[in-house]
Amino acid sequence: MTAHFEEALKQSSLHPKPAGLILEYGTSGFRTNAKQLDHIMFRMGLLATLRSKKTKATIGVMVTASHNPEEDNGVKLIDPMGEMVTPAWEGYATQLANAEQEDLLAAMKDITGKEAIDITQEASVFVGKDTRGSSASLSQSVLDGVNALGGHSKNYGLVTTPQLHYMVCCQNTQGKYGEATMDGYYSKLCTAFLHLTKHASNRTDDQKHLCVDGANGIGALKLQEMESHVKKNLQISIFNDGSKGKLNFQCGADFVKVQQKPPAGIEINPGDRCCSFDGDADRIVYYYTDSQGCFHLLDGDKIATLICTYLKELINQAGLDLKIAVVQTAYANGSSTRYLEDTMKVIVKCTKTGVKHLHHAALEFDIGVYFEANGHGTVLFSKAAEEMIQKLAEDSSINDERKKAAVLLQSTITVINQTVGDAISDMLLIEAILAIKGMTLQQWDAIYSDLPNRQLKVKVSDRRVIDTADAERRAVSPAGLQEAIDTLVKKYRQARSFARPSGTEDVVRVYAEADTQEDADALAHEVSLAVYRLAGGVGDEPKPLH
Ligand code: NG1
Ligand code: ZN
Repeated sequence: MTAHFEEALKQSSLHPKPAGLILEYGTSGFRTNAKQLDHIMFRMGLLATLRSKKTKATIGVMVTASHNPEEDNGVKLIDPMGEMVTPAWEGYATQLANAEQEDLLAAMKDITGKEAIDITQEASVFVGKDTRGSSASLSQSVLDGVNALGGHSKNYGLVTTPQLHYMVCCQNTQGKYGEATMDGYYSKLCTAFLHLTKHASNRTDDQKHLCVDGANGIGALKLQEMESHVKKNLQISIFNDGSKGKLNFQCGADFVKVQQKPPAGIEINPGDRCCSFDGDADRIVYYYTDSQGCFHLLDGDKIATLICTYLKELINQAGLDLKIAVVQTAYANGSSTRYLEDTMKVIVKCTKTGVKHLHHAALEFDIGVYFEANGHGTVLFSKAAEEMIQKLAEDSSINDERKKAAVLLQSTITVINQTVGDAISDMLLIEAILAIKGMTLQQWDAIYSDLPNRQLKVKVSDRRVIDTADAERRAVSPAGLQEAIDTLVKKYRQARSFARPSGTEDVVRVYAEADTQEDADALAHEVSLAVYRLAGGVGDEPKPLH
């Protein structure tokens, strides 16, 4: 076995680990300042190769730090069906990343032994990267790692995160999910989009135009590539295309969602339809300004509601008996949960933050719509549901209404990237739904009214002192924190608040909602103070927002 590892060890010294540096595979892989990541990349190349040998399938490695600032970078592993890597291997990733050079052989042997990996097995790894300055050399380090262990690699170069997930899934399903090429991706999604919008006869020209904030990232480049495929039915104006602005700086989906305001670099006229991608194009949020110049955000919760409404109508029209559910996190606006449960009568599940949790929960249903409030999400159809829809669409004995619904459902499945949240695919789906329903952003927005809310960050010396339960909605430790939050929440109407340690930043996140913005802001501030005092805050005490 050692012979196979010799080359890896030799090459590893060309990607030295800063002694003592400890990093953890977090909510979405490793993520930190790009300068600290070279050894991590090489070792993730090694680990992906081992994972490929274990699963006898192609594994993906994506180099990106999503919505983080330009100077950061990160890496995550993609499992054979295009899903996030399985939790046990997140542990191996941390183990391998933190081994000092002299312990690396032992770490590789340990993983190989525990997983009973046949080291002579062939391996295949797909690699992709975002547009950060550091991504080129870091993705080369991943490729070096794969080569060092004798794996085959395919370098996709610049791709969005969801595009790489898609490629991995296509490859491992022998093309059943689609063709593992960029052309294959565009052609699958765009053909479905054109088919869906063909049925939208009452759409005005105005509704065919969309402004997209590309966050100065990879999404902007990929939209440019795709534009000509959908031009007939959707004209896209791309802003923040990376030609001058800085990645994610005052723009992108995370900025718009957290700041609740339009991004820089885009001029919005009242009524314009706009959306923002994040830095690796796996998140999307929509927005518009009204005639008073007031900004309106349509976030992941609104997107989930729109998609769920549309799918439920189609399922009814098709006469299918399929169970549909929406999966959310604690950050979902309380109004959305109430609307989905009380008015739409759909099942709503709440999971911990992080798409792998939502994805997993959504798999339990015939149709699982999952979205984080920040705009990361997709729809999963069970194999049985897909087969039922397919059969119905091919059934010549049913009436026209059922047939049309079944055919629309089929194209809807095709336009969706079921491997992971995908801003491009979500955008095409949302555009198609709005077109089919002849709906404006204002009408979509009016489905329910968001409760005013606020998200804040608190710096503490060790955020792990906060332990949570009940899908992160309650703090189990430190002692007294939950009681303090409960007391504060009681002061306000329709209020809710929670605090949890971030999985991607060294902060505690505080969320609050209430029936007015002033109250949501006040509650968020008061809970931040409680966190600061009870969980070891550092620096200045949080200041009130007003
Ligand atoms: P953390 O930092 O754990 O809150 C953030 C997002 C997640 C998810 C991950 C991965 C919020 C409140 N949190 O996680 O939803 O998207 O980043 O990118 O938006
Ligand atoms: Zn992202």
